[in-house]
Amino acid sequence: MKRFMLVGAVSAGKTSLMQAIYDRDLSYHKTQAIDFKENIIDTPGEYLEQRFRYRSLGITAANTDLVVLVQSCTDLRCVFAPGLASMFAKPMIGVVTKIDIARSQKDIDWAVKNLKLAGCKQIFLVSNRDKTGIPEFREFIGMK
Ligand SMILES: Nc1nc2c(ncn2[C@@H]2O[C@H](COP(=O)(O)OP(=O)(O)OP(=O)(O)O)[C@@H](O)[C@H]2O)c(=O)[nH]1
Ligand SMILES: [Mg+2]
Repeated sequence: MKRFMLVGAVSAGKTSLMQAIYDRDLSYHKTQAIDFKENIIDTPGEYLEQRFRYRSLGITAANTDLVVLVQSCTDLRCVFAPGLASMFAKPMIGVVTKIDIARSQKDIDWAVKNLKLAGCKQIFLVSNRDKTGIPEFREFIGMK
């Protein structure tokens, strides 16, 4: 299984994505600090939203195979700075979350475009709630 770090805005669905791939029921708790669980590193959204914390993300990424940018299709803010890919110096893929509650296809398309602009080559569309797209993501990361 690939070792990866989840990065995205507050409430993007990073912790929920981790719960979904482990086939657990969603249970909300705010991520307060960088959290290492087996091969997955979950990060608090503030580490992306507050630019002075970028260094911590960059250092943590050094220990991963992959950086997974997480973007909710219900949050139309641009939180990924151009050049993020060069800071991580790791392959980057994207995950669009909350497609079960997307207001329109346009919002999903916007989220995909945002992730591509940030440097993601491959993008998965998922619902952590009804598990749409989760089997494909699990297969990609090599999870049995
Ligand atoms: N409907 C729906 N809700 C989701 C989905 N993913 C996450 N949520 C909800 O969105 C809220 C925030 O999810 P989290 O996974 O805690 O978000 P996070 O990115 O870990 O946020 P921080 O830890 O604050 O950085 C929770 O109430 C989740 O239940 C999804 O795919 N669909
Ligand atoms: Mg979290």
